Amino acid sequence: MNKSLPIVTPLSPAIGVEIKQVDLSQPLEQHTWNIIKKAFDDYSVLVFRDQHITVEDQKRFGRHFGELFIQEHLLSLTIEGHPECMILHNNDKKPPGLNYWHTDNSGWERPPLGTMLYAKITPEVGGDTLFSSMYKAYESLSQHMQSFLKPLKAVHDVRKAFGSEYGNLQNALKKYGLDPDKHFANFQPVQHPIIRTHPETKKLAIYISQPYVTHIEGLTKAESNSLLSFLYEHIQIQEFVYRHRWKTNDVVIWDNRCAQHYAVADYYPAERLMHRLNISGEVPC
Ligand SMILES: O=C(O)CCC(=O)C(=O)O
Ligand SMILES: [Fe+2]
Repeated sequence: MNKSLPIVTPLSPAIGVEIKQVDLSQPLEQHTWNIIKKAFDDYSVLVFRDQHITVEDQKRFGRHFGELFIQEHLLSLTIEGHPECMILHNNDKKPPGLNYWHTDNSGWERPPLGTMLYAKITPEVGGDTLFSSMYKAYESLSQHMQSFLKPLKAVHDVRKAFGSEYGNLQNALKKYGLDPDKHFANFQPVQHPIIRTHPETKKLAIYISQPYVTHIEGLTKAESNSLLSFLYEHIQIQEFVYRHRWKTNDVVIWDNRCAQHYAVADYYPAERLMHRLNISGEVPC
C-alpha cells in the first residue's frame, strides 16, 4: 500500500479534507507524508476513512506531526503501556460532556498543536464533531477589529476549565473517578495572544477558548466580557464550519492552532469510543 499518491478532497469550503489511498497501518513513504503535511497546513482538519490500525500505528502516524503530548491529569484514562493514548469512552453510565467550542489545552504554556482521534465505536446516529476555521473567523472581521485585537492577550486558566468555578470538565472528569482540583491546584494562568500567527502557514487566526479564558488583559471586566461574548459567537458562524459524521475506523487529526472543535453530545445513552492522541505544540505567538 501507499504506493499510489494520496487523493485529497475538500470536505467544506472553509476547513477539512478527506485523504484517500493512504494506509496508516503502514509506515508512510516520504512523498505520501509530504502530501499529508501540506494538506494539514492548507486545510487544518484531515479525515482518513476505513483505517485498521493499532495503537502503535496511531502513535507512529502522530509522531510525523511532532512529539506526542502526555496529559498527566488523564493518565488513568490511557491505554496500558501507552501514556500518550487516551481512551475517550462514553455510554449510558458516562454521558458525553465536551459539547462546547474550544481549542485543546489552551491553559497550558505550550498547548498541543494537534489532536488525533481514531473511532473504535461510533453511535448509529449522532456524536458528530464540528470544526471551525479560526483563519476564516479572523479574515471575516473588519480591519478595525483585526487591528484592535492584534495586540491583546487573553488569560487562560486551567483551573477555570477543570475547577469548580466552571464545572463542565470537572463533572466530566469526576465521572471517570478523577479529582481535578487535586491535579490542577498548582497551575498558574497563562497569557496567549488573541490573534496568533500559525508557525507553518504564517496566517493569522483567532485564538481563544471559552472553557479556559477568564478575561482579556488590560480591558475592564465589562469590556472584556462583551468582547469575549462577541468572539465566542463569531467563531461559530456556520460558513467557517465542517461537521464530521463519524464512521467506525475513521482517523481524524486537527490543528488546534487554527481550528476550534465541538463534540455534539446528542447520542446519549449510545456508546462512542475513541483512541485519542495529542501532539506537542509551541508557545503561541
Ligand atoms: O469526541 C470528540 O469528538 C472530540 C472531543 C474533544 O474535544 C477532544 O478530543 O479534544
Ligand atoms: Fe477538545
